[in-house]
Amino acid sequence: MAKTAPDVLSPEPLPRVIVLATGGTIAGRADPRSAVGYNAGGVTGEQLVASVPGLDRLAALDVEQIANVASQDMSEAIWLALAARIRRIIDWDEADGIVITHGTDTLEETAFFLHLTLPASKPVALTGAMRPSDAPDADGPANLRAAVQAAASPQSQGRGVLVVMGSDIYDPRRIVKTHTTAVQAFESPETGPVGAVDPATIRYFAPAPAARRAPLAIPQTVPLPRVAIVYAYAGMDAAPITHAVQNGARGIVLAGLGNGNAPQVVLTALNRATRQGVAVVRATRVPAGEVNRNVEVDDDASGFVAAGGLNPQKARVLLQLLLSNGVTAPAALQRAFDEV
Ligand code: DAS
Repeated sequence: MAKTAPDVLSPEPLPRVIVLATGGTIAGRADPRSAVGYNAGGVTGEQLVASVPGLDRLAALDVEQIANVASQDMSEAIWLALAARIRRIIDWDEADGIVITHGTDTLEETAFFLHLTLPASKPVALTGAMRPSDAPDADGPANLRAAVQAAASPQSQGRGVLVVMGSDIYDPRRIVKTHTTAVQAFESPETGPVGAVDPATIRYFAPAPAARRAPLAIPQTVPLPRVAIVYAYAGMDAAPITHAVQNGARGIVLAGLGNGNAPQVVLTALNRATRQGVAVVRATRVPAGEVNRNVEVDDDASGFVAAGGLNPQKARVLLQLLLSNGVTAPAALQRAFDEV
């Protein structure tokens, strides 16, 4: 049977992808302050998309500028704007996938916030870069292309929020920035990436996770409940706990030693804080492994929550959202941490 000419009159429509730009090094521009100086957030999302040859052959693209900040200046207000805009894109079926360009410093927190507040129906691929847009070794264009490829792929449907860096696809619950300057700056300790972006295909290493519980409601106003992170160290006293409570913290996340441990004087202060109505979550400063309940600390007696596999910065995001959704009892908080 002779091959018929491709149906040029009605070619398959391209997948629709909306790119939401927020700034970061991917949008960075060199600064003369030093040979390596640069300012994040100097290039628009439109300029980023235009700088990647062939992107318009992967998807029908629209670009929206949500912010243009270095992500060390990422804010709760921008989180709410992103979540609300993506929720509308999903509810109104405005696109098949979404890409967010973002700084790398807080990328894992934004990705996790969106993972918690959005349904998983459409892929939301976050990406960034470790070199500014005008660097000779700029990694942004390749990362942006990979993110569009992932967001446009039918295989990504139902996988919700993803992080795409290099040719790796990560789960937002597990990804963490592990290097200050290397181009390969992200890892998921113990679990590794969940998929890969090849030049012409997307591969996932396991089926999409089972449908999660309903997303947490997107808070309508900022600031979100104040949750402090207290970093533990040898010989510390209870002052950081006392100061957090005095500053109005409604939650405290301990970036603890080992399995979420801390000196007894600190545990006593945390106990006192729970009795004052402050939610306490034990996480760890250790980069891999889980924090378990009732090992060296009597969580049941203290009303503490064990963070499981969440690092301190992600445990803080989850606790903020739970508190803003009215979840305050230790048992209910623990269930939510166990289900994430
Ligand atoms: N300062 C970093 C940020 O904006 C730069 C980067 O994106 O790596 O997160």
